[in-house]
Amino acid sequence: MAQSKPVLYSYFRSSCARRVRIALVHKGIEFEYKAVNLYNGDHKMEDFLKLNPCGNVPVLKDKGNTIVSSPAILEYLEETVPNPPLLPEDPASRAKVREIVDGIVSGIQPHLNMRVMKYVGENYNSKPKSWAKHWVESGFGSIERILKESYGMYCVGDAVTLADACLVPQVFNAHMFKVDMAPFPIINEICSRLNELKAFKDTHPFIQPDCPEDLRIPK
Ligand SMILES: N[C@@H](CCC(=O)N[C@@H](CS)C(=O)NCC(=O)O)C(=O)O
Repeated sequence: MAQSKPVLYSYFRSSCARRVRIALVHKGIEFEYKAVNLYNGDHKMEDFLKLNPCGNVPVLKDKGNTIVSSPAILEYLEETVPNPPLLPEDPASRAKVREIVDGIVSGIQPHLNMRVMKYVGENYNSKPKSWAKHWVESGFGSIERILKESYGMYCVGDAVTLADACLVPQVFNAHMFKVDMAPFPIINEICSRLNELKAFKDTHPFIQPDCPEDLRIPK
């Protein structure tokens, strides 16, 4: 019997879900997309909370496993489908990738999460966006310094890694908040290369199945 595809619970604009979409496409894993509308509060419904008690996307269902939290899903995919890899071979480079991942998943994204932004009274349209600006600038400032020593074509050397899968969605999010990205030339240079690759193009928020018509762009 054919193995059923993994199911990804995602929201078009979620940077955390896009990290996983990038890894899935990079590894050539076909998946079923299940939209969870964060704007309408689908993630706070009882059925979804049974799936993910944290009330967040992404969630991946695969081979009877339910995995929540993007870093756990990314590591799971790397271990179950090691090729093509998203981690370098040598331990020092792997550690560098994980430093950058951590700087984004712990140091930036949690401050810009929808529930946090609502709490501090900011959104994509509000002025000024001092909260978003502060966390993006300080977080990307640190990452830019790390990248000075590690980057090649991409974040760590010349192969795409988990660091890249986390960076591009966070930069997209920074643009949505109209944060000035000029102080981060290395990040910009790496992202412009990554945005040309299939895994990054195919996962763009504005071409996802649940993207509203008014934001949709041609594939
Ligand atoms: N550490 C989790 C965080 C997940 C997370 O915060 N997801 C956001 C979307 S990027 C979310 O579902 N937010 C819902 C909310 O803020 O209410 C991960 O990396 O998966």
